[in-house]
Amino acid sequence: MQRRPFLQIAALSALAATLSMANAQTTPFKIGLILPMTGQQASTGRQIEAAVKLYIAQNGDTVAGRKIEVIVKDDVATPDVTKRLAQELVVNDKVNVLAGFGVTPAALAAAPIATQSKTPLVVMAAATSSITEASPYIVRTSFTLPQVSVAMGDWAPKNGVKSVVTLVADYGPGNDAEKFFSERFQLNGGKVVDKLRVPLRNPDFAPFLQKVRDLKPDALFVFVPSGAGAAVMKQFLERGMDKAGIRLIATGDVTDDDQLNDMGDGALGVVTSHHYSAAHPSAMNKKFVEAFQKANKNMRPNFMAMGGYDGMRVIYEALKATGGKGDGTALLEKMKGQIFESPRGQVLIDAQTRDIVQDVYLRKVEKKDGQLYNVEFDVIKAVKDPGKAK
Ligand code: VNL
Repeated sequence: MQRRPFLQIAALSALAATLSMANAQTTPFKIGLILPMTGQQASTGRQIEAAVKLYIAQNGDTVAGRKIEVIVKDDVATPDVTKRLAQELVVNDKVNVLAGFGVTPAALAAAPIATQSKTPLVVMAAATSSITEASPYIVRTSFTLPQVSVAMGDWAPKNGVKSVVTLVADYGPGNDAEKFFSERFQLNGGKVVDKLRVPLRNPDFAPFLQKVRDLKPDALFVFVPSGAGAAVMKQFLERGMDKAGIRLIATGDVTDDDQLNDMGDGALGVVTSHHYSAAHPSAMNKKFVEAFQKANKNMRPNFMAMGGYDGMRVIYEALKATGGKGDGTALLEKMKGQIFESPRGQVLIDAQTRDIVQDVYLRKVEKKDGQLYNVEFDVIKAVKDPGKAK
């Protein structure tokens, strides 16, 4: 009778120890996914969320014994909100990774929180070169504007474009696109007649396009963020710019796969440079596009979805490599240096810069099976972000 309580206590504490170990292993692995789900950039949030869900559906929701839990928060692409949400996710929800970030100001607002809390922050969308320098905990799976703009600066002068006007959204990625396209274009003997910047919020392209018409360059080079391309295309055509002999060249953000098919035949022939097209002709991409469309009422994945999908790959593989036990710093180390085949082509997360190295394609809008696509016709292999050499 006397010894029993002791035995019971011993048994109970052994049981408690076992339970707490089991508990450690089954503690969910939390990903705080901050995206613009409403407002002007909502299509970016919708695309990335769909891609994240697809990745989990295809690869399972348990990794190295940890149940994956994704907490989606809508920041309406507003940096003050992003910052507060990142703080809450880290402090209250104790997320293991922060991810998403539809626009540059949002990624920059969250960067100090990643640094202070040693939480890896995976940028799946925002594309200003300098973002990865804002925190040593940032890893990027999208792209950079210098990376894709330089290719157009090489292509255009070889293809009959001797003079251009540039028109970019007036913030980080637009400034990067303007600078890196113009420098390369001029280096190749081209003339930049004027550089125009349009406000990010509720842009009215009409007065800018009127000015371009008057200046009559061979081509207009455009960068606007995902979601704004259709408006540019519409006004470009409505003002008869093409008929006035002005060609439209752009980064692939303008002929965004999310909108391209609704832009109409006026978009045919537009040449852009970018890292992802839904028409990329690899077996892996065909499977990706098919699965994505099947799971999302036929919505076509765009480059934002691609950044979200590969971002999940980078997180999953880092979690596996740490045996499910790594802290933020250990996870970050296993994100660095990953090399893999993505639906966009071969990619590397550069261990030094934590930025993505990838192929950049020249593409032309063409009709395939009655639908408009960015059809790739040339490739520059393994492009590092040229912005990092500054
Ligand atoms: C950014 C760059 C956003 C490219 C985009 O779409 C884009 C950014 C929302 O860095 O803010 O296509």
